[in-house]
Amino acid sequence: MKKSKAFIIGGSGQIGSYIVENFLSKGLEVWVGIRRHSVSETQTSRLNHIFNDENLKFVYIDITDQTSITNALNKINPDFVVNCAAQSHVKISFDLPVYTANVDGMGVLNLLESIRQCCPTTRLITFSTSEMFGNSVSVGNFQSEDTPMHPVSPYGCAKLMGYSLIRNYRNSYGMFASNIICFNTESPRRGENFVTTKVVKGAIDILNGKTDKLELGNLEAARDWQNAKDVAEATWLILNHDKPDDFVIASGVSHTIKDLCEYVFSKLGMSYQDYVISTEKFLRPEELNYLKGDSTKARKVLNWNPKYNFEQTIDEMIEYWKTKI
Ligand code: F7E
Repeated sequence: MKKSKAFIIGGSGQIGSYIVENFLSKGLEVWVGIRRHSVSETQTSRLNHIFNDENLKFVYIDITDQTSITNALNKINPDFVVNCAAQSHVKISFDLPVYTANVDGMGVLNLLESIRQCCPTTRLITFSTSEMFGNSVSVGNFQSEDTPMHPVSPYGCAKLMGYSLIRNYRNSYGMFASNIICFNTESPRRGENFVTTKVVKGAIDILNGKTDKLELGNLEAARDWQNAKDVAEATWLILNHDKPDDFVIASGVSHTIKDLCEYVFSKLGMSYQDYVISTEKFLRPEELNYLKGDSTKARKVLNWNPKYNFEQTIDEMIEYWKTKI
């Protein structure tokens, strides 16, 4: 029987790499779109351990270059496309707002137009984000699919453009185009400039005597942190649902950055108050203060059940970073 083919744009990133593994384990042929740039060494570092899998293939692509998308789609003719390509760092989006809008907003439009022309029956999911809500909350203090979206960063604004286009193309052209409204997603493969890895790695450095302080920004902000492996499974379920739709994917539990520090430092036998300081350098021009996702729809409609909680995910990161540094 012919294997189904998935094309993962951004498959070399944190979430993308777990989706690649998940889809390979389900027997798919998986194509990873990677950007061509001058430093090639680190481009596939999150996939090196599965490099020899005969069902894993690579294609050069840049979501800001429509020709490269069209060429890749014509070459692969995928059954599924996952778009997790992004400039995904919120603070960086304040420094690179136009670049962020081109990748995270215009990139989705490039992809939709290419799919519409090359393979209109292909199923597409794009990574939208809780950052689109900004500081809006529904009664009960959570964000769901119905919570109004008022983003507070160039990243959130660009993502809202992509999210809206997915809905617009679905309604206008009958395309199978879905949004995963993804809350903060963590794992040992999370980049070092996101707060979870920064705290875990920073605390281990302090334990090892490499430094004696950890500089962070806003310690009061609260986030709903979930595990990348749970997000990868949700991606599969959304793509295989009987109709395209939008789903919040979140743990439903919220912790502040202080809670995170408290947990990580005490796991390592330290008190975070002795080492963590808040400095202006890491504050954002406008902050999103509180996130707590309500994923009831995904749990009911897709039967999605996350397997990891906050503590298990952070423990996994601590164990990983202990062996690295
Ligand atoms: O910040 C605060 C910071 O950069 C979390 C991305 O995956 O999730 C992520 O966006 C919180 C914020 O993630 C530092 O102000 C304090 O309140 O880990 P983060 P994020 O901005 O929430 C969403 C869902 C996405 O879609 C994004 O792509 O932590 N914070 N001190 C700090 N954050 C960082 N990075 N560094 C600090 O020193």
